[in-house]
Amino acid sequence: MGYEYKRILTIQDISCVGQCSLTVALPILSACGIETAILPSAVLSTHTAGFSGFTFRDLTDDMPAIKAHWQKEGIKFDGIYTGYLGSTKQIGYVKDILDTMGKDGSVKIVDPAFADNGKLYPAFDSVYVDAMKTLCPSADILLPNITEAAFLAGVEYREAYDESYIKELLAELSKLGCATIVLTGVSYAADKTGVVVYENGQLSYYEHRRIAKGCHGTGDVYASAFTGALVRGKSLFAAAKIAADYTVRCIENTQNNPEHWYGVKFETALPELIGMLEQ
Ligand code: PXL
Repeated sequence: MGYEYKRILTIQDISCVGQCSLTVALPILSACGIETAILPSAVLSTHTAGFSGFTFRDLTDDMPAIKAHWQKEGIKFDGIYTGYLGSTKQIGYVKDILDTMGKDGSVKIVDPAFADNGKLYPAFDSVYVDAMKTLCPSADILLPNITEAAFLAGVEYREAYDESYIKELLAELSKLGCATIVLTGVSYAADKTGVVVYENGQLSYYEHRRIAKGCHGTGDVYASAFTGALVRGKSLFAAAKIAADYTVRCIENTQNNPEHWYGVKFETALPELIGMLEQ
């Protein structure tokens, strides 16, 4: 093993069916060679984007006892990565975990995971968005899409934009207290999209081809691969690029299957992700 073995904690929901959240994060992080502990934020029968009548069990009230047990056992993490959370109250517990459960030098990655395509996911409202703002100062890296960035920054969401809009969005967002932002889904041309890495006021952009069909769950695939690559020791920009290239491969695997509308076939591309990490 030519790299340091690390342990991370990921906090997000279990959507039993639907290829998102923990059912995506756990296999991707494991494939990256990282020990992955989980804290489920809620258990749902499916995800909430396209299925109706899903069940939802909020696990907010289990969190303090889980944390207390880990503290008693002396358990700490090299990284903490949060995604879709169960409630506004839970965000307070998650902030406390980010602030106290990392080892010295650990990395905290927050994917706000509450909106896409200009709209909040069904379970969320502006109170939730305000609570999510309080997580930003506890994150080393914030990983929003443009919709989430606009909601958090209080900037109008736009379908079409230029670089000056993206600069303004990032400048406003960084005022919430997170210096490093990886903004996904930044597209300046119809057949291209990409990711902007914003670090200490400097922007770098990785542009790649855009596949017309947008699939559900790509945000979780991206965030998990990014976290895995970063914790494996890749630089911020290299991790952002590897995650983008892997996500594109996953969408390519899925795009010709209309019955697979609910998620991305990320599993068969895992060997390629592992290959990218070894380069
Ligand atoms: O992929 C984000 C996500 C995660 N978890 C649940 C969701 C969604 C998006 O809709 O509904 C439960």
